[in-house]
Amino acid sequence: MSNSADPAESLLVRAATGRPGPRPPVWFMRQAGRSLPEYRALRVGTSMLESCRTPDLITEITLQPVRRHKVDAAIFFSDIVVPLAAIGVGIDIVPGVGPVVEKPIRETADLDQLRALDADDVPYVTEAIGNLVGELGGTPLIGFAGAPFTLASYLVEGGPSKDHARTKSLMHGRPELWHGLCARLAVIAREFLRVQVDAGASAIQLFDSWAGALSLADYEEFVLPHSQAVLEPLAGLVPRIHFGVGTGELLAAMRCAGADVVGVDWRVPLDEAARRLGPGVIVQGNLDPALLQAEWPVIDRAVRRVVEQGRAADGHIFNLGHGVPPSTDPDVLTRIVELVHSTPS
Ligand code: 1CP
Repeated sequence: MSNSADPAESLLVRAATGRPGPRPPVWFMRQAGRSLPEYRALRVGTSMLESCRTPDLITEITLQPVRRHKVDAAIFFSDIVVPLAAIGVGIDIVPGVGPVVEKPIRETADLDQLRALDADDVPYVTEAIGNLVGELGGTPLIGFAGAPFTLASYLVEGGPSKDHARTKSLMHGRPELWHGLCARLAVIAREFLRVQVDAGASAIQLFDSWAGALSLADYEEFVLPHSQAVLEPLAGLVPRIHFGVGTGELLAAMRCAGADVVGVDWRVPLDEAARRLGPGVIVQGNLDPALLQAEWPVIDRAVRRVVEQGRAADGHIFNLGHGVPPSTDPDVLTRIVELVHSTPS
């Protein structure tokens, strides 16, 4: 699906390793999913978690946006809770809600649910990535995992939460339990990423989607060491992207977690993000997903602005500031890819 046969020489990997090509690479968080009619058609009658355990479905859903939009990377179709379900945690993805946990973590004994994960727990991941690497040719595949804080939030709250109140209360009120929980989640996330790299992923992204709910002090004390435990042992294998929403105050700390590329949401312009992050940084982002609903001239201007601001960093991977909203017209995404492809880095 790409001209160059070697994903290590793709625009994405080049940008992520400080060797930018002639134009910025572009992909979209949540590019595989509900904005695509072909995705909705394939998913009829199959639950989300079952889809994530079926290699043929994973392969096809991962390829759909690459074929349709000609994006510069595929993101592995899975979910951040897949490794938890794989080790036997009672968790489901409820349509219209998100991840829901049977027995939320409240006590030290609840940590027994969280044993370490290895490749044998997720054979469907290895199989699907093997298929994908063959199909994708020179187009890189991005593997991913949820970071300890974001996973912990679901496990402590029992499901999606706006204020993360139980999570923050546990973090401050039971710090030993908190650190025990995150240490186990770090092992699970790290090994889930390692399985994907071993199977052939060309880059990885650690999603700490909800880290922006924290102050810098809380992030540094309660979260950073655990995200480091995920990313640092994976140094030197493939580029590591680290992303969260609302993390303007946390960007420099997130880089310290061991990120080669820092994902930025739409709230901080990329030139300002590059300033906050310091020399030698590579950024990913950050078109406001809300603008996907706007008239094309508005989108055109905003895309060009993001590319322009991205030039302030040592490398830029074009993306949205968060995932593709399900109501997005997929043709708009295709058009954005064409526009980014016509713009020099
Ligand atoms: O039936 C469906 O289609 C369910 C919707 C859906 C999809 C398509 C969910 C439920 N997960 C996914 C796939 C998914 N999840 C991908 C691969 C697809 C791609 O990116 O192209 C990825 C990378 C994720 C990661 C994920 N899951 C994150 C981190 C990324 C982010 O958006 O911040 C998070 C926070 C989740 C939890 C989750 N899973 C699903 C939902 C609806 C949610 C969010 C719920 C909430 O608001 O807390």
